[in-house]
Amino acid sequence: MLGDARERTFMRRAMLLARRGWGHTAPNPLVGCVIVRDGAVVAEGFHARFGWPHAEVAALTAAGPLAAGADVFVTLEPCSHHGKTPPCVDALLHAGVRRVVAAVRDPGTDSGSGAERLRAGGVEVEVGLEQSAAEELNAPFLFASSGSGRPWITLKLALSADGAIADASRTPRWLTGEPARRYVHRLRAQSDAIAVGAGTAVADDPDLTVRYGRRPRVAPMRVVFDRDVRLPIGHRLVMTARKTPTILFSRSDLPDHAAPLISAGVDVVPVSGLAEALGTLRSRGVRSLMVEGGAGLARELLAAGVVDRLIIFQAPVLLGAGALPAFGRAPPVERMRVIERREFGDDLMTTYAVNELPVRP
Ligand code: AOF
Ligand code: ZN
Repeated sequence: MLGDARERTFMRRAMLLARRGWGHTAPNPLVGCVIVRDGAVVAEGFHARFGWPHAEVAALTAAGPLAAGADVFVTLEPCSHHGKTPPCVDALLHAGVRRVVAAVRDPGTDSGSGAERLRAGGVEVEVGLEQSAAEELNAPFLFASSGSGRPWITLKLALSADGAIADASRTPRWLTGEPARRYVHRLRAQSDAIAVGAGTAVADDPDLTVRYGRRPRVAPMRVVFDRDVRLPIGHRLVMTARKTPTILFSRSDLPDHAAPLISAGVDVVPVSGLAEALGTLRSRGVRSLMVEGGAGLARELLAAGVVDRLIIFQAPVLLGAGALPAFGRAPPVERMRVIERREFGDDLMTTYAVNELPVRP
C-alpha cells in the first residue's frame, strides 16, 4: 500500500542512492531506484553522471531476471523519451515489472507521461510517495521545468547567535567551525554557480571554489554582483578567472576601470539590475545559484522575493554592539517552513523554505 512504513523505507533508500550522483548529474536530476520482491530489496541503482544510464536502467541491469514481477521504487517518474539514453519506460516494460512507485512526476514535456505509458502497458503505477523530499532533492531541476526565467536561489549565511555577520570593526573572521565550513563545500558542489556581493568579494577575497570532498563534474561558475566594479585586480576571483569562469555584473554604464578585469579574463556583464542579471545566468544554463552573502545582496534578493531556500548556520558567538546585522533592512517574511535542522559541531544549520516550488498546472 502506498505510504506504508516499509514502502517509505524503500523510497528513502532510493533517495539516498540518488544523492550518490551529487555534483555529477546536472543539468539532469538526482535519481535513485530500488527493486523489491517479496518485501526485500533485490537490486539498486542511481543516475551516476550526466549522459550515463538512468537510475531505473542501472537497477534493472543489477536485478537481471529478478525484475520480472517486481516492484520498482524510483525518486522521479520514469522517462518516456529518447534522450541520451532510450526510454526507461521501455526498459521497465521489457523487464516485466509488476508495479512502479515514483516520488514525483517528471515535468519535462519530452520526458514526462511515463506513468501513463507504463499503465497502458499493464504496469500498476503510483506517484507521490515521499513527494516533498523528492521535490527538495531536485528543486532546481523542477523549478527550471516550470518555465522560471531565473535560477533556483539558495541564500547561505553564517551568523552569530545575535544574528550578525560581522562585528563593529567589520574585520572578516570565521564564525562557524570546520565541520560547517566543509558542508558548505558540499553545497557548492551541487550548485551551478556561487555568488557574492561586492562588499563580501572585496572584504573577504574569497575563492568560491569546491576545495573539500568530491569535486563536481563541472566547477560552479563564480558570480559577483558588483555594480560599481569594486573588485580589486589582485583578488583571487580575478587572478583565477581564466581557470574558473567568473561573471561580474556591473551597472549598465560600465566604468572605465573595468578594463583590466576584462583583460584578466573576468566576464564583465553590464546589466540594468538584479532581474536582468538573474535572467542572464539562467540563459547561460545556471539552474541553481548559491549566494554566500553579504548583507547588502541578501537584503536585495529578499526584497525582490527571489530567495527560494535560506540556509542559516548559527555559530555560538555574540558579535555585540555595532555589529552588522545579516539582513540589513530586509523586508519581513511570514513564518517560513523549516525543511531541515542539523548540527555541525557547535553550529546549528537550519534550512528554510522562503518560496515554494510553483505547482504544475
Ligand atoms: C536522468 N537520470 O535516472 C532519470 C532521468 O538525456 P537523457 O536521456 O539523460 O534524459 C534526461 C531526462 O530524463 C531528465 O531531464 C529527466 O526528465 C529524465 N529522467 N534523467 O538524468 C535518471 N530517471
Ligand atoms: Zn529514464
